[in-house]
Amino acid sequence: MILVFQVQPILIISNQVIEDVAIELTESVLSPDSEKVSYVVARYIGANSQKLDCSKVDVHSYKSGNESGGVFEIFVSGQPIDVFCDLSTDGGGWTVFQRRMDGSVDFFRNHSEYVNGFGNTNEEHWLGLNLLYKILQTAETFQLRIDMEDWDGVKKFAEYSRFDIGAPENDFPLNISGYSGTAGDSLAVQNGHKFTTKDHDVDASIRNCAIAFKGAWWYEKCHASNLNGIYYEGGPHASYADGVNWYHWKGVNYSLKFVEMKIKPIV
Ligand SMILES: [Ca+2]
Repeated sequence: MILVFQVQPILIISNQVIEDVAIELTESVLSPDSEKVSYVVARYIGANSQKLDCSKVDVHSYKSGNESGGVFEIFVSGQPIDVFCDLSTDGGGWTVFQRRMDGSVDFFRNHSEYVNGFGNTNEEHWLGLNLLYKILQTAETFQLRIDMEDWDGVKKFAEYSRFDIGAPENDFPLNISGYSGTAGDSLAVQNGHKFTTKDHDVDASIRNCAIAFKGAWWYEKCHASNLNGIYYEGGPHASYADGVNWYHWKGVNYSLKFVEMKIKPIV
C-alpha cells in the first residue's frame, strides 16, 4: 500500500504511464526489491518531464538527424544534455556514448577529458564517464551494444545483457555479463577493471597500459579490446595492439573503421 501512495502523485499525467507503472510495480511486488521499486518510480517521474535516455525520447524531437537516429536532448541529473540516439538498430532506443568513424578526433587524452567527455556528438566522440555513470543509475539494468565495421564493409556486433560501471571514486570499474553477438567477446578480459588513462594508472599491470597501447580503457594487463586506441586508416597496422582493436574478430594488428558503443535500459 505504501508503494501505491508513493506513486499516486505521478499518475495524473497520462493513462499510459499509469499502466506502465502498474505493470512494473506488479512485477516488482512479485519479487520484492525496494531498490528496483525506487528505480521504477524514479524512472516514471522522470519520464513525464524528462527523458533520461534515448529509449524515452520522442522520435520526432531530434535536433539533427531523423527518426531513425540523431542528436536528441535527454536529462541527466536534471540537466539537459545532447546525446546521439540510435533509434533503428536492434529495436532502437540506444544512447551512444562512443563513436569512431574517421579519425578526426584525437582519443589519446587524459583522465579529466575521459571523465568529462570530448568530440562531436554527431561524429566521433566520447560522452564522458561521469555522464555515462549517471545515466546508468537511472535503471536497474542496462544492456551494452557495440557495433563495428572493418575496412571491407563487413559489420559485426557484440552485445552484453548487463552493463554497468562503478562510481567515480572507484575509477569506474567495468561490470559486464551476458555476451551475445557476432564479433566475439573481447570485453571479458576487461571485466572488473578500472578505467585507466595515460595520466591515471589504475590497471593491473606494472606499466601504464594506456601509454603502452595509446588509448584509455578498462585495462587489465592489458587488453583484448582497445576501442579508444589509435585510429589507423586502412585497417592493418604493424604496431602491437595500439589501434582500434577487437581481438576476437580482427586480432591486435587491425584497426577498425567504425565503432559505436551504446546502452539501453531493460525495463
Ligand atoms: Ca599499471
